[in-house]
Amino acid sequence: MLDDLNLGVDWQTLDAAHHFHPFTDHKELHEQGVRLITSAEGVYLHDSKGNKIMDGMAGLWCVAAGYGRQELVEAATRQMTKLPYYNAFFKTTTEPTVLLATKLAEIAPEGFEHVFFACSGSEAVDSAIRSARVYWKTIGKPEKRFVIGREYGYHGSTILGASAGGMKDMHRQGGDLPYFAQVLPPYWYGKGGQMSPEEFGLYAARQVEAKIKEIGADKIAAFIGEPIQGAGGVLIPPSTYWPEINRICKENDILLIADEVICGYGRLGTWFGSDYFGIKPDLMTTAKALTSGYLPLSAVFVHDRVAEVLVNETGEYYHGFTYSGHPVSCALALKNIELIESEGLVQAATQKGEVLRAKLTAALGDHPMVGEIRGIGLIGAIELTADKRTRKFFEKNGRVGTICRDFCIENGLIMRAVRDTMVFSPPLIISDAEIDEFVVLAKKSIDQTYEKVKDEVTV
Ligand code: PXG
Repeated sequence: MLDDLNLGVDWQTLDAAHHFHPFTDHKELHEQGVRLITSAEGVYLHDSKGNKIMDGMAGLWCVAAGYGRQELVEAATRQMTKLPYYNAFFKTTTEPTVLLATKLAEIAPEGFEHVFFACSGSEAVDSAIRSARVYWKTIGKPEKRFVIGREYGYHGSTILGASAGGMKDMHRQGGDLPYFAQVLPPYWYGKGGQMSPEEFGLYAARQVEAKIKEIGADKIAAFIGEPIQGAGGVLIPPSTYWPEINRICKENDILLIADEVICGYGRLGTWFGSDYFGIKPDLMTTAKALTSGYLPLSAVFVHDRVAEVLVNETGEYYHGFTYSGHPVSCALALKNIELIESEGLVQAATQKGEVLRAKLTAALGDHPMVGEIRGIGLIGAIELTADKRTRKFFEKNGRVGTICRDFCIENGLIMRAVRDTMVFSPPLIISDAEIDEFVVLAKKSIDQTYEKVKDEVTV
């Protein structure tokens, strides 16, 4: 056992010396010391200092079925013993890969009979965008290459994913590729001004139309959008947004890619975010909750209208990864989908989400620093504001969110801060008692934050 072999290891020093972390200011990390997570069960994490922490984020939005599920461990172990690896190149396949593709086609929205596998959300996004371009090239429109996304959109951290996304710091730091553009996100709370949410939803969608006119529809391959922008701050579009995007993509002959990496597999109380919003995608990218995060796996759903071209006309499609359709990941994913189904976790997300929001609203709705509590299913956000009447943000965006996040961790709750927006997406197995605990800890942390910054809040 790792525990037995490594007692007495100085984890902080070794980590600082050798481990380069994702999305981390290393100088700051080394000053503070890294937190070592050692085990987990249900919705709780344990760290090396003996703290028990409620994981209000389900890892990074992924641990839908909760930690410590022996069924998943056993499914992976069985497959590991029988066939730990083989690839899907050279006219071969493996049993779990076929079964998972079949199962995914069954739960997908109508018209998605084909699934391509990769390892991460970033690879899925890369695959979807390549597929869109190959589709247009195959049908004689190679100049359709541009991809339109949104500001605050997150589509991964490869150079393509970062280029498709609208995280300006990523573009500034690592550069971005040509043929990508971003438009206004449907973030009513932050960008809606005096418009009603419904008016703003249409307005934001029509920014996509304006960008299409500017670039020229004959040069655009696809629009890419998350049904709800997760990493951007759980930005929930007004009801008017997605129907208008459907219309715009259809009228301009542009493929619609729904990036379901966070929304997929039940989080919104539907199998996919596209089901919830009535989005009509041509491609859907998924990952995260597909395996509840236990192993890396992503799946790109290809609609029949695109698949027919790629299957019948493209010839060899020069694309794929060593681990595409990895049998162990697929065996685990199959069991994970079975658990989500048999335990009714998709329906639970709707019901628990309603309870969670009602309790948060009762506890924090009147709080002078809480501008909005929003959510669908078990994904949500709490806007911290300097003036709730005017939806004014604090000076130096992100400072108050960070204070609140640190109080949360001190109090035993993981809740992330995106700018000054507190975001949450607990495991779908969260119980009623755990929801009560979540609300108590969130309120305590927000109250402590308020004590620190209340001079800046207009009441
Ligand atoms: N698309 C979306 C919508 C995502 O949320 C990716 C693609 C990329 O997936 P991979 O597996 O390549 O990371 C994501 C990932 C955060 C956070 O802090 C969000 C993600 C990843 C890491 C951190 O909110 N989303």
